[in-house]
Amino acid sequence: MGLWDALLNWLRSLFFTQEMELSLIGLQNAGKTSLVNVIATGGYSEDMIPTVGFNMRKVTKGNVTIKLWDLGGQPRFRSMWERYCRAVSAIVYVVDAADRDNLSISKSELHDLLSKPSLYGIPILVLGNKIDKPEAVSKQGLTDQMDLRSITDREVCCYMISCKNSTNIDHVMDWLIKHSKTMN
Ligand SMILES: Nc1nc2c(ncn2[C@@H]2O[C@H](COP(=O)(O)OP(=O)(O)O)[C@@H](O)[C@H]2O)c(=O)[nH]1
Ligand SMILES: [Mg+2]
Repeated sequence: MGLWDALLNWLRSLFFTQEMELSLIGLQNAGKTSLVNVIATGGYSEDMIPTVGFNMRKVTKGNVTIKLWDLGGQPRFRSMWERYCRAVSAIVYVVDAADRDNLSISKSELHDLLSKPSLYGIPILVLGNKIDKPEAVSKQGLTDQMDLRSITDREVCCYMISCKNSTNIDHVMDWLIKHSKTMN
């Protein structure tokens, strides 16, 4: 095992001993399921079955509960967000940085979500995924197109990642560990 894998495994062991409830949100196909897999095991599957329609899952491992769901195309379920997002330590919002056509939809879904009174003040981590693809936008581009600077009522952080190559997954876990309940 390389040094790098050892570091990721060490972060994983820390991560799953934290007491933490997270919401992992984004448009369908952004890479949420892939992120859960890469955080949990380091594994990655290219041919994942896409989740159709309203998809909400709760994944628990150790002391960590991850509530994950797909946004877009299901406005009638949005009243459920409040119930599901309430009291989480952090919201992780995943964006497909290579899907330029959907960035504006992703942006409005994000700002919609953050306007919910029950989510006020909850720190948000925005992840631009799939940076292994040549067409992926830069961090600056994502920050601009997602209008992240207009979010001033909470802590906002943005990383560019690749679930496929495990790029910056260490930063993601580190941020989440720092924002878990036991470390705060
Ligand atoms: N190239 C590339 N493809 C990715 C990456 N992460 C996820 N994918 C692919 O994008 C598709 C959607 O991923 P999935 O995790 O199912 O997205 P979800 O709908 O948000 O849960 C799948 O075909 C994944 O293999 C990445 O970092 N790079
Ligand atoms: Mg999924």
